Amino acid sequence: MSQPWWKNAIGYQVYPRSFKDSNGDGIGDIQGIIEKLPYLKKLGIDFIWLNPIYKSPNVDNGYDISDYEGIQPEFGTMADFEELLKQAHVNGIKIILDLVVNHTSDQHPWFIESKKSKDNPYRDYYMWADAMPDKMPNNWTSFSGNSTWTYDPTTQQAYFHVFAPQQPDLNWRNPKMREEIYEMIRWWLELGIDGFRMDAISHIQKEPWDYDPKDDPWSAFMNVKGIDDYMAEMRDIFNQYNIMTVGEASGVTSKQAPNWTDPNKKGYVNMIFELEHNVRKGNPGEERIDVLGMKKVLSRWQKDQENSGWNALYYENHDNPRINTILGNETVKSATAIAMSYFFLKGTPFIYQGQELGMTNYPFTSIDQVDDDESRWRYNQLLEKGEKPQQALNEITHWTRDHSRTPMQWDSDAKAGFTTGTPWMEVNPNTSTVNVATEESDNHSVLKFYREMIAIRKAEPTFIEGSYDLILPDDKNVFAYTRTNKDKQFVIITNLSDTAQTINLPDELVTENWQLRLSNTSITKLTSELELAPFDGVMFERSI
Ligand code: TEU
Ligand code: CA
Repeated sequence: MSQPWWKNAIGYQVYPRSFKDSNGDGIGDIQGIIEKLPYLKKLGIDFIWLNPIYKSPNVDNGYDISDYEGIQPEFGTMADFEELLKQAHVNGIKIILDLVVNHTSDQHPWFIESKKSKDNPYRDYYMWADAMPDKMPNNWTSFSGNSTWTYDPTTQQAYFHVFAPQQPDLNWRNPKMREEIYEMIRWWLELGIDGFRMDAISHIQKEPWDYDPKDDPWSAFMNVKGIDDYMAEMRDIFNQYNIMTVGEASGVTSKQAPNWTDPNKKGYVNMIFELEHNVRKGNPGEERIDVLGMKKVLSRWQKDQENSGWNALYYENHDNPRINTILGNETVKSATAIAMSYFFLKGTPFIYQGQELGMTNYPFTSIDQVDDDESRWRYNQLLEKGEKPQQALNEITHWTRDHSRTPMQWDSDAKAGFTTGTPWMEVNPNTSTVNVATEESDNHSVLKFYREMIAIRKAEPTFIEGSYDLILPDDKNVFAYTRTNKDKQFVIITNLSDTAQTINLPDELVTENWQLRLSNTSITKLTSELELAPFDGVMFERSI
């Protein structure tokens, strides 16, 4: 049976604001992306996931949409977008857009109407309940830690939001509202886009207002009963097109996932982003990824969707710090070992812009360099608690999502070749060495390694079809696994630590016929006892 196109595809996430500025205003834009399509084509990726490009007051960098069918003027025009779509397709690259339908901006015309009066036709597009300035309809807390409710004096009711107050949640119980959203979805699909990444989609249904979240503050809006009806309605639209969909679906467990992603079951979407594998250890301000914890989560998702459903694979995105800092030691060696550790799992791999260069966290020295609202809010909270500014800064910047939002590093210039103007966010000073131009001329660069990984993945059906098995399951530093097809087997071994490790391979893997396929180190032979230097990564293959 032939596989759907997205099973053998590599995704690349573009954060438009920080990718490439074409007109010198310091803000990345659509023309900038068009300019860099040849770079992406050469990298070998198959589709781009674009973070929101819609009209937005920008309280949450585009995740607060005021016009679903309009382009943010800073990014360009609809004509620019259509040109991007066309040029991308000419280059064999598909485009998937962010679909943000859990909430809109409070500046969306629907919400402006909704706020006006209790009997406004748009009132029930959102969720309102009786309240008093100091008494909210219930005690639920939002993802930012504040109440999920904001009081509005005009009608003496409060409206509901799981994110910022400027991001009121849509009322999915209202069929009229849903129909308008579906119309918008069809509009984009008719325009010829290739799919959607569905933002915060597991939150669209809420428990009744008298539900008590007890110890789990977010359980009131995480994959709540009734969501299936809405997902099924969207699926029926998606199924009319040859597109791919990936749901950001925290709260959907690995056991429930096949139901969401297997077309023979409910099959709402093609794959989901789980948010569980970012297992952290360490004190606030010093957290690292816990390799053992991460391995266990990833392996569970691999196994639970092995024969039913499909995984989306990622380490970085626009909400997380750079993996080469929080798991690696900011070297070429660590960036490449880390890359190998997830790239050959079963699923569709996503690369976040700059990850393919080994980009690192930004060395924040002042709160003025921090853009993210949530981080600034937490900073002030820490100061109120009596922490010293430097300590508070460390705590909030160590894991802030701002690290991933500094400009893409195209060359060694102080502005990284990102802009000729003043970049909206500071450029990481290590652009002097970590950048596309430099890595292009270095055969041992992270960039070259990613290109090689992509080529290998695409040449080997085993990475689509083969089973996954974790080896050395209890090793705290080494992430190693096999991928096995009917006639071929691969073993991937990565030391995700900055100390040397000695491992003993399981007997069934100790054979003579292994061939080295990919490596960032000097190891050439697979022996039963293997010495791994810090951040060594190797992949061997054999016929079986
Ligand atoms: O993030 C949403 C997100 O991470 C939550 O849905 C998550 O489920 C929750 O924090 C529990 O872990 C998306 C975007 O990626 C992010 O950039 C936006 O700020 C957010 O939605 C709001 O649209
Ligand atoms: Ca610009």
